[in-house]
Amino acid sequence: MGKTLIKNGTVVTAIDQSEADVLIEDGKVTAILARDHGMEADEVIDASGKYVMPGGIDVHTHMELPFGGTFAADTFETGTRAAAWGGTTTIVDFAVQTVGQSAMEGWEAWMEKAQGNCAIDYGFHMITGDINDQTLKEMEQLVREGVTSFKMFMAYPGVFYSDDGQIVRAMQKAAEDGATISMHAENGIAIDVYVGQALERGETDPIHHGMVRKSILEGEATHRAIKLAQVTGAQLYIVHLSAKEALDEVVRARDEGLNVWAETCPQYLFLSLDNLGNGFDGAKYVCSPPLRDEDAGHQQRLWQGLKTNDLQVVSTDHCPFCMGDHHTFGTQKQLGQGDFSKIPNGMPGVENRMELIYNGGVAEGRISLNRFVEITSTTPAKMFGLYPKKGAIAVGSDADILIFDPHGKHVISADTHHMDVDYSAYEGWEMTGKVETVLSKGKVIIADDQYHGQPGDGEYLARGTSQLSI
Ligand code: DUC
Ligand code: ZN
Ligand code: ZN
Repeated sequence: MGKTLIKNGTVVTAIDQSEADVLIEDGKVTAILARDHGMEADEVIDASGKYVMPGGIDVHTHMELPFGGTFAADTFETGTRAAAWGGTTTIVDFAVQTVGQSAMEGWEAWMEKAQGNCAIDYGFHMITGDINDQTLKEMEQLVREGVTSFKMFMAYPGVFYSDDGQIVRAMQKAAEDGATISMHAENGIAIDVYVGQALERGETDPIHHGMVRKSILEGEATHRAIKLAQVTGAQLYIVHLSAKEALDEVVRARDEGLNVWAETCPQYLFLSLDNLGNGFDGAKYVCSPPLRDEDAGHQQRLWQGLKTNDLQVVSTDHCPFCMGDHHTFGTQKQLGQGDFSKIPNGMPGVENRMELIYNGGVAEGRISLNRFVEITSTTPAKMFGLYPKKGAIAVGSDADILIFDPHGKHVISADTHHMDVDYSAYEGWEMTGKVETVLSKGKVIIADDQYHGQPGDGEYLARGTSQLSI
């Protein structure tokens, strides 16, 4: 690979903005040059009028996740390609340890699924579904392999659920190794009581998914997770935070100086309980935690949290399931006809995150441009031990770069998106701001509305431990 020069753009990072050119050699940024430098290159990309930003980092995806009686519709090949179309150049996906399985085996299985198939670089968190003596030993081994965060579930009894004792044991081990516990914080035991009672009353439509998974129960679980992290000394990252009650708990913990962080997702910033109405069409929007009641002020609190750094990251929880039959996995959302609790939980989004947050955040005046880069790329990289290789435009960083047209328009639609799923949660939404060109390690993979990469361009990232600990 020769020299590539990105010329005439505005370089935007999490902290500053400059009129500069970016020189790339061997997949890395080698210089940031003031204009009129006279430097020649083999390939020149004109970024006049565009922002030149670090590529997006989505630290919460589920490609091919076995869940709810089927599999998430995107493979590593289709899902990472769709991510690239949307300006994301790194994902951190979730490998799964099921009950009775070793965690190492689970990780190796996910490594195999991803190997040779990804369009962009990828790392893994580990879902530890079975905490026992062997798993605790394997956690240490996994940290050495670059899997430095472990997701646990206070929801989904009988599937991924861990009780408080298992959580304490895993947190003690994580604290010892400098690893992070990522928590799905919903009180699944209490929720299942409400699920059963709703079904007994004949309340079977998707809207009831949103009614029974009460925001107070997300707040309660978040509080408990924080206290368990405090007593064990573990670093805690709350995933897909959706409720103001949960955010209040995170704010309190951070004010006390605890190592607690949280992410939210576009669906909680832009969609609401209303989307779950309209009969079975609401199944498109069934995910957990559920979309929240807009009138209760959750969305506004989440935006405020992003602004004040009480929320640090926006990820997607990309976990798509088709409304009709999937070509390989068959029946998906329809599994929940007549029983909302059987609708596979999850929504597509990996392709839409950058444009949605730019449009709804920056273009609509809720957050600054620098904050946009921070929450979509730089902080995710620091949180999960990838910085400054990823999440930066700096000398020595990987040349994972998004060239973004702030005035470009893009209408989101399932007819034109690249995710392997038959609907869009944002069908017909017009975005101001458009992904124009995407480079992964110096290679142009998206340009001129075409994909120029291939499966296997993306490589495994052995991550370090969190760089945000205080
Ligand atoms: N929530 C979802 O909506 N899907 C996958 C798993 C999860 O926690
Ligand atoms: Zn979850
Ligand atoms: Zn998830």
